[in-house]
Amino acid sequence: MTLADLPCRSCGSTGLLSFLDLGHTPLADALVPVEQLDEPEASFPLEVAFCPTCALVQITEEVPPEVLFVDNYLYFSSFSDTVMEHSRAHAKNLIASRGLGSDSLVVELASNDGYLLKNFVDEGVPVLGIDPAPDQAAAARAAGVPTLEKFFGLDLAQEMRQEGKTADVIIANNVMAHVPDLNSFVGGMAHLLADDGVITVENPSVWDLIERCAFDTIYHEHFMYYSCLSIDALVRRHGLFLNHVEYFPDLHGGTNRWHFGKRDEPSDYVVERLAAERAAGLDKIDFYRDFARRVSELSTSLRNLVEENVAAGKTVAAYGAAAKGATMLNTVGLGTDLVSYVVDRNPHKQGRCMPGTHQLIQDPSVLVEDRPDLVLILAWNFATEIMEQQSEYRNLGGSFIVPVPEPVVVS
Ligand code: JHZ
Repeated sequence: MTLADLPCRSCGSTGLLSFLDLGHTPLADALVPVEQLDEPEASFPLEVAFCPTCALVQITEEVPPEVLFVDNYLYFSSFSDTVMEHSRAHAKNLIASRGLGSDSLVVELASNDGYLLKNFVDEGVPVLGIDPAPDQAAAARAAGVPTLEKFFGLDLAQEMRQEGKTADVIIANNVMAHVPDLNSFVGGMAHLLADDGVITVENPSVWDLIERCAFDTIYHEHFMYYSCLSIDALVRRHGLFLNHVEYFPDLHGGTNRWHFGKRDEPSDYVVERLAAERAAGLDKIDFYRDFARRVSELSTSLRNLVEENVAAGKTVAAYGAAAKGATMLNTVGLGTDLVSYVVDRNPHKQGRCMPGTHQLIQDPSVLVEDRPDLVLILAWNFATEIMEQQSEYRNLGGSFIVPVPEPVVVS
């Protein structure tokens, strides 16, 4: 299918406008076992387009979700203290503001290893996690979080309703970018929600993605990149309303938390944010047009910085085998000749290699032992947390490169 015929994943209109082509990249979470390094590695086109009808930004390629989230998924939410703290506060607020108790039901979609629902379980609030990733679902169950190992959509919501389940709260954090059948997902949430219930959805903001040049957060798992405008149009088609938004400028490079309900009662801040996005032009292609040029400039300056240091005899490693790290290494062209290895504290990732560029992933303690001159922080969204944690490496003279919004060296 050509771009001209491709329907928007939200409103179904054709006429999508492409504004960034990152070429072919391997799947960002398909970490390669060492013994498979010689085998051919699949790569897929990574092109980003804008829908002029509903303002949704989306990629054009559709890798099957089973390949992305069952066969190749080692992301565990619990490895960031920042995320754990953010989740604890969210659960606490919901319990208080919604008066949740032993007769409530909180459902989380993409509940991962139970990092968030655990907080409700601790307070005696019944929960159900839904996540298709087998290792993460097993970890959640082991932590006392009942988990259905399935993809969520309208069919599953209908089954659950037939079994007599309705959700007082539905939480979907960093998953609404990950579902190719978006209308089934949102339709399913609307179907499962109690009439007076609330849905909270978190996702990085496309406004920040463009402004901060966070092009590395574009990968095949992220089918969509949301603004308040595109999310408002999407949920309305399913009888849901955007009633509140909270903004976390430091979470994953700028995150919106949207609150949806079945009644149309927008807060003043929602009205303000929608107007601000319109005024900035997020619903017009012009807003996105010079992004490709800025991405190319950032890539060139990062590559030059690393190359100059390596040419001067310095060693460069990287921190964070993040999905965004795979986009960064592959699109900038940072192979093992420039970045020797990657460290990450998730033991499920250690011992494997980055997709495409093949750096071996090791435990972060290696930094103090090996003392590379520079560490490129691929998980730049956690730069503060990581630099604090690596104070020993820093005290030994090590420096960091933070690549986004523009490459800087922090000594
Ligand atoms: P992290 C994730 O993307 C996953 P990724 C997902 N695709 C999504 O949508 C976005 O977030 C929003 C490690 N780490 O979370 C853990 C340490 O080793 O930025 C992770 O492997 N030590 C659902 O994969 C990686 O870094 C630490 O101290 O791009 C971070 O990955 C910390 C803080 C993290 O995301």
